[in-house]
Amino acid sequence: MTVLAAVDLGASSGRVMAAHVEGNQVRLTEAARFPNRAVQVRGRLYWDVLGLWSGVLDGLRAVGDAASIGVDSWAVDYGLVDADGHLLGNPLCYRDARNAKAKAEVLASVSEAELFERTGIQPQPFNTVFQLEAELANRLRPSAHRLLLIPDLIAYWLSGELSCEATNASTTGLIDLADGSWADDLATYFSSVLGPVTPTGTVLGPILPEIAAATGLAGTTRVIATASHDTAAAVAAVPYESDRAAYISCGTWSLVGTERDTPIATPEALAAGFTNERGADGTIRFLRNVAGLWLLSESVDTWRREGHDIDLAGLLDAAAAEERLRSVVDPDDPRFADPGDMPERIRAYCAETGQPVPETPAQVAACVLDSLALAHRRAIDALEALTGDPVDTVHIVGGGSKNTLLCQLTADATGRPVLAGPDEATALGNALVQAQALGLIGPGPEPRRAAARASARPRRHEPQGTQAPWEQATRRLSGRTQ
Ligand code: LRH
Repeated sequence: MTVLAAVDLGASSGRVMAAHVEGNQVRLTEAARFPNRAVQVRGRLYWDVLGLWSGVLDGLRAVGDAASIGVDSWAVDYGLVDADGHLLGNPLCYRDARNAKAKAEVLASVSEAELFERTGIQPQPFNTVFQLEAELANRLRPSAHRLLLIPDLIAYWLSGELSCEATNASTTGLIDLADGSWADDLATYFSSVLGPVTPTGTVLGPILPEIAAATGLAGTTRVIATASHDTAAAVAAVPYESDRAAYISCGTWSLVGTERDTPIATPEALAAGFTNERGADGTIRFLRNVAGLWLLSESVDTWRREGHDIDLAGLLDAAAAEERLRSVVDPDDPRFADPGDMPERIRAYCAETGQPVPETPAQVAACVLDSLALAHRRAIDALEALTGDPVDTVHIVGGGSKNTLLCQLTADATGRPVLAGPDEATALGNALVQAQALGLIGPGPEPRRAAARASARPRRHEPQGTQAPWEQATRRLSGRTQ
């Protein structure tokens, strides 16, 4: 048996998992979990990257012994380091308000259609390409030597090696779809800080002596550039049972898509909100980014701030008992993107659209979950239309797969069986890619999928009821969504 450490940093928590690899089975145990949240200071929204770093070190200390370490996190965000490798300022959160303005500035010289055709990436305001436009105002910029996406930054602190792992690099909106190289003319002032793209699975090198001393790990422990985009890692761990299955990597976001050999960068794909990110094997993750359980977690945070004693399991039970599809919102409406009072914004949306206004936490939670299931349905329908490939099963992986109500509603809304789990798909995918890099599992997608199947036991949700209420609710929303 070999033990690997999977560091998985999410927008609401980070964790270090010990992955025990035996044959083609991986068993995960949690070494450490620590909260993460964006922190607002003087109108800027930062990540507490040093808090995360401390959590990573604590977790590695708890793992005790590992052949290798892989780091993944959410996409698009980065730190700039100077020529001595020191961090220039604190990384900002992709929800920072600067991005919308920066996006508009970039679009003054290049159209969304051009950007999409060139990079295959849906022009979301938080893409690195737009964040860099805002970064032009950063006085520290002239000292920048290298841009490191968050997992690359942590891997650098662990190994001393600069990298720019391919799956996450693709999310920047700065990678040319045609050949995987930097489309650095889109961010001219930054072309010198974009390092060579590191192929997924590259062994970067051993941990630094100071890290061995700080964690108790052997100095020979290697750092591997795993699939460092959390969604790529999660997709690498989908225990597919059918080649007509779609995935939903469900957490803060719901990433709904399939894996393909070729991108779809047509005007229709752009209009439907789809994107073409790189998968662990250089495949295309053709997916739609739906605002996910963020709406619920922000609601819960709001209620707790207001002094309500909210127990999540109790809330979900109460939401299950509410009338279905009483009121629905488009989770992707930009008003829901910022941190803050989510229940109030949901109420305002419902009032504006002439729907019953959800008042109690259970009603708000029911509205959010119905709306997410409906958004999943829209995304699956669009996916089928764009690819021409029918979808017969939906895998829900990630933390959201533990939400049995959302899984059942997604089965009902899409009219397809949902296979739920693994909930730690990201850590599993992270570990599977490391295991492949070390030769513990054969190369390529098939051996990894077999290992994912051997390591996970998904829960099955059969669709119930008719499609009629979901169709009706879709029509109700359609005036407001694309
Ligand atoms: C999910 C995710 C998603 C990105 C978003 C910024 O955690 O990586 O794939 O679009 O964060």
